[in-house]
Amino acid sequence: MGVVNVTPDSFSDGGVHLDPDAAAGAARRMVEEGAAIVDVGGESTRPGSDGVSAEEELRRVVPVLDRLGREVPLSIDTSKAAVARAALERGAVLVNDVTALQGDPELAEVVGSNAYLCLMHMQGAPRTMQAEPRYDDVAAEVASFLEARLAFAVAQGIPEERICLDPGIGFGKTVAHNLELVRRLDVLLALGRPVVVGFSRKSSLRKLTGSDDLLGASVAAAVAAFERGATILRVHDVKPHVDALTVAGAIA
Ligand code: HH2
Repeated sequence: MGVVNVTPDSFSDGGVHLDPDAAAGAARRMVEEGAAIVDVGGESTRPGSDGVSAEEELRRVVPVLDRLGREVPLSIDTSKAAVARAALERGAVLVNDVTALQGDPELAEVVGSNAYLCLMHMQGAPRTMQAEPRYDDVAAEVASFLEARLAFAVAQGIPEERICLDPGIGFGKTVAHNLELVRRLDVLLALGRPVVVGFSRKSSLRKLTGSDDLLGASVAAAVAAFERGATILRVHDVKPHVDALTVAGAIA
């Protein structure tokens, strides 16, 4: 899953894809490089960020979606029903909701029975989530949250076979929590749904390596997640990840 953030402030690619032509071009390039899906987002969820209005999010993402139509398999990274609706109308196939259907009571109905849905774990909210993340058993607590959100989504009429789960690397977690979640990914896989991992360019990698160039670190994290059973890797640098995962897959 390639990432195109149409935002001025995303921690990894903020401002790069604000121009709709540049964003659409980046999405097409990611597919050429081997991405199966491109996740377009108009709101940064980096630690400390405030949300944006639905109007602003629509203003950012709709021109990009309009340029791509149905030519690129698209995911919309949003927790707002209005933004998801606009994206699905324009051919998006997956709604990636970092609030796991806790942000907008109307989102479940918009996803309905035709779109795919990603449910992600977050402790707290972006503004404060990195202040003091705490767990007794991070893998068990994330799994139990995702199990409950999966049951909620299914009760809302979203078919279980259309739902994937994501531990939410960096969303209210320390470096140790993030590493443990990947190490113990089997606890999430036991829920029986495909697992998404997004470690790409996250600050834990900088803390571990002391480097600002996070490409090698991102690829290593993706391969480690893949080897523990993740089947969707959310990444910014598609080509190196596709190459690494192709080799890791061939060896496996
Ligand atoms: N991470 C980010 C945003 N959306 N969605 C899922 N499912 N999983 C993730 O790990 C995830 C996500 C944050 O990364 P990024 O999009 O690079 O930055 P920002 O939120 O600042 O736009």
